Amino acid sequence: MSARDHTRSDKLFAEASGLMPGGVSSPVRAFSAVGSHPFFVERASGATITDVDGNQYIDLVQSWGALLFGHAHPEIVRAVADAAARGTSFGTPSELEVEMARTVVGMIPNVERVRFVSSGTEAGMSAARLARGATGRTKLLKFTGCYHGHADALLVQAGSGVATLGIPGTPGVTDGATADTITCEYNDLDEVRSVVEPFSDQVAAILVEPVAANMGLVVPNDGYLEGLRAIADEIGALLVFDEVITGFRLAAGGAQERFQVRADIVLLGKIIGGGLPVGAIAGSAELLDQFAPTGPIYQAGTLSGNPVAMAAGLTNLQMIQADPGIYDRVQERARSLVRGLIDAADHAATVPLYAAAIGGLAGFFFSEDEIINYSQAAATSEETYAKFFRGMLERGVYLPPSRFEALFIGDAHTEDHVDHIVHAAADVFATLR
Ligand code: KE4
Repeated sequence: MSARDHTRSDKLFAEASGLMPGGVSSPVRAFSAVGSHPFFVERASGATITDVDGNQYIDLVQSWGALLFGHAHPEIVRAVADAAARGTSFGTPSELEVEMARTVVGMIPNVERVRFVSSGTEAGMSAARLARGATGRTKLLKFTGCYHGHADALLVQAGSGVATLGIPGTPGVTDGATADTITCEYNDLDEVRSVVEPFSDQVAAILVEPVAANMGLVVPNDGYLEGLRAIADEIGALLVFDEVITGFRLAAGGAQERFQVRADIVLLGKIIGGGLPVGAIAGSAELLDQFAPTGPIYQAGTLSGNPVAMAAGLTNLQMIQADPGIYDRVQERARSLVRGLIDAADHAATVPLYAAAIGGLAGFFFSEDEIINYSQAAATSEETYAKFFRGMLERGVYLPPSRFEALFIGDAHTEDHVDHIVHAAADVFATLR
């Protein structure tokens, strides 16, 4: 196979590295964990991205899960253009915002209010403040390998880029900022009970990714989320579902609908913005009305509820509402991909492979066994993943550039795409002797 030409990407990366830290706007994009340099994308459509050297890839990252209907969907592009022509930002309330809020409150179970922000990080940061302010308590419990954005208090044993780059504890995050953050292994209710026992009356919130997707894809054990709900109720803490990834991806109502477990606060991002910057915190009126201006807990943002972003997000959510069958389709596609990868790995018999799929999420580890927490995920080979990543990229398949991420399957991915990916994987598995 002839190596792909990356001349323009390499030139751009060299210039970018002299202008932006690591040449990127977000660390995980630097490909540092997969022993390569990033390509620079020129355009994208549906399941495919095209780099500045004309190389095309089937995109299994889909802007880190923001695109359920694929790149440059015509309805979203049109909505964005129409909104932008009426003004790109007002800094005032708009009717679009009200329509978007009505839609989110209508789709997400157990919520009456929503506050829009511009990223998942802002959602996580604001939710931590709300939980502490509303309960008068200080402790936050999160799970090793889960990632809730890069707010100081939540950057403790985080997943995604923090785990990818092996950053133990981020310099600049003071001991004071994390003194009240407690961590436990995911999928271990006994550890939660024993860890919170000494200060059960001080825990403001238990924050969890209902399906963990920042340590690779790790699905909750049966009863795990119900157990967290029960513990939160027992100790008087709020249960926060970080659904920045799972929201609108597992079901129209997200993980609460999928698992029938109620959260007190739901964080949203990615799909909610249809590829534009939108995050959100949703919950009861009693809780959310404690945000300024109705309550004392300050939270703000210049571009929160931005009309162009609202137009993209609203169109995306309306497309979901008009097409309830999408979740069966994307889950079947994800499962088909996982079955194909497992069969290809079994046939090659060179590396062990564990893989899973739920909703529009898929994931795999080079492991004989099921992976149920971060310690197990971190024990898998970074080098094997890097070799697999590079081999797949050369065969036109763009996987997440880290084993601590998930594959994002959307409506633009077809069975033909799955066939191509599985055939490429079979080729690469054979090289991993
Ligand atoms: P953002 O601030 O990146 O919009 O969202 C933070 C966040 C919060 N919660 C969850 C569950 C998330 O997955 C994320 C961000 N996801 C990563 C990828 N796993 C973003 C990619 C990046 O950092 O560039």
